[in-house]
Amino acid sequence: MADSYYDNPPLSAGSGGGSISPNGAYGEERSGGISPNSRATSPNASYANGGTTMSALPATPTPAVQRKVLQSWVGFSNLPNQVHRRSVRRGFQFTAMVVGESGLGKSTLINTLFETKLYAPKEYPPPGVERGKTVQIESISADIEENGVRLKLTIVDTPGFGDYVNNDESWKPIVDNIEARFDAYLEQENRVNRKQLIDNRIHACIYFIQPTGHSLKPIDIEFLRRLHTKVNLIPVIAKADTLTDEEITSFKQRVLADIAHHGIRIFQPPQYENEDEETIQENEEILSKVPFAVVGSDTLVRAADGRQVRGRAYPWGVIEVDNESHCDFVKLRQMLVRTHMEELREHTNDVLYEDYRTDKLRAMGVSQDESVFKETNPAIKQAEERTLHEAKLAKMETEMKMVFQQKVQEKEHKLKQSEEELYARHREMKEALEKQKLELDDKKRRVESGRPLTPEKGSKKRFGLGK
Ligand SMILES: Nc1nc2c(ncn2[C@@H]2O[C@H](COP(=O)(O)OP(=O)(O)O)[C@@H](O)[C@H]2O)c(=O)[nH]1
Ligand SMILES: [Mg+2]
Repeated sequence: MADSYYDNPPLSAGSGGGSISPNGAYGEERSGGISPNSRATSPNASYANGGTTMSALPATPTPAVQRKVLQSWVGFSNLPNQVHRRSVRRGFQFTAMVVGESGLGKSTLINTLFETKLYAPKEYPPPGVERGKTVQIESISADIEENGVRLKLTIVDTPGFGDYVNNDESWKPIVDNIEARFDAYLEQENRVNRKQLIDNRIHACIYFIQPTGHSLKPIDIEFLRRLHTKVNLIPVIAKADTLTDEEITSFKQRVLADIAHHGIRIFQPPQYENEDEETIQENEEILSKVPFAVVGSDTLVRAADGRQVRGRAYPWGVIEVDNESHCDFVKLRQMLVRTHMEELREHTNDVLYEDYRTDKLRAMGVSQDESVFKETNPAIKQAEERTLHEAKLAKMETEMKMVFQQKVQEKEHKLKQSEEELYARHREMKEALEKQKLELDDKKRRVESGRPLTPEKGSKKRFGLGK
């Protein structure tokens, strides 16, 4: 399909350099994409190339979008600022879910992340008091503001996960919850009035791995396997202060091997081309820490050098939450809040939600009319139009032939009729003539034989003569 399109490049090969569009698209293609600005410094570079070798050019695809160097300031470079202002005005919504067995420090980590006491210290039920039988889903929202940027942060907690004797289906209420949020969004999208969509979808799921130092447990694998197509999974090793550095390194390796072995997709900062060195480095550093070994604390302790730090004090020293050499908390926060929050939201919307939505609509029997999205290929379109036109012509021709034949038949019929009429008259006249001739012959014979012409007349005459 695409081939035939490119077989007919809008520029004729023999037209020479003069008619090449001034952006030198061919030269750019061949020289591996010179940025449009480089033309300003060496304006002939791409021309010379394109001009002399035009006729020998292979059928290189003509880029659909041609690069243009603007002669004056148009102003759309201000778009990012406009988007920025609009975003600030609207504020942001972000919903994170935390999953993991109780006591792994989920609530503490959330408080640490957003530097707010979203969660009050937990009151554990006294022994003997019956706990809920299933995983509960609890969500807390807070409007937080930083430098004029508002963020509506929602944390969805899942107490009860993995806390029961039978945890076979611990993942189920969580999947249900995530899907219910997708459904709610889908329902809003399908409304007549789609202004003000409220996005309660889960943008990230921080999964707390117990710091066993061994490998993932079956419940972890089951959960990750069930959830990886529905949510951005961010695995973290909980309470990393309970493991030594070496233990953390080897535990991370085993966890990653388990994840790879089971074909589980976890969220990874995407790598884009054309990204600046600093961003690439930042992403690589983040990536190298997955799964993040985190330590949470929402209390201040006094470090050895007297500083007040967020951390955990032990008889042998203080573990600082915000110290990158102590744990990966800073990297996790950097990814989640400072560098990849938008990426997480985008991936949720464009990939995870989109897949869910497609499956859902397909299951409902809604199918997509692919022809609507068919790429418009001039050659194919032309051919299609030609066939249509030819078919129309052929139809017109047969119709005309039919009408013609009908008319001819009618005329023939009429002619035949008048011919028959003529014949009939002819016959009649001939018969009449013949009759007259016979009468005349008879008369002639009578006259010749001296007999009266008619018996009546003759007798009359005789009577007359007799008088
Ligand atoms: N050693 C250690 N203890 C922690 C850490 N984070 C939380 N805790 C403690 O673990 C207990 C349970 O924490 P909590 O946040 O309520 O866990 P949750 O049930 O997963 O929400 C509390 O006593 C916390 O002080 C951590 O990173 N390291
Ligand atoms: Mg909790």
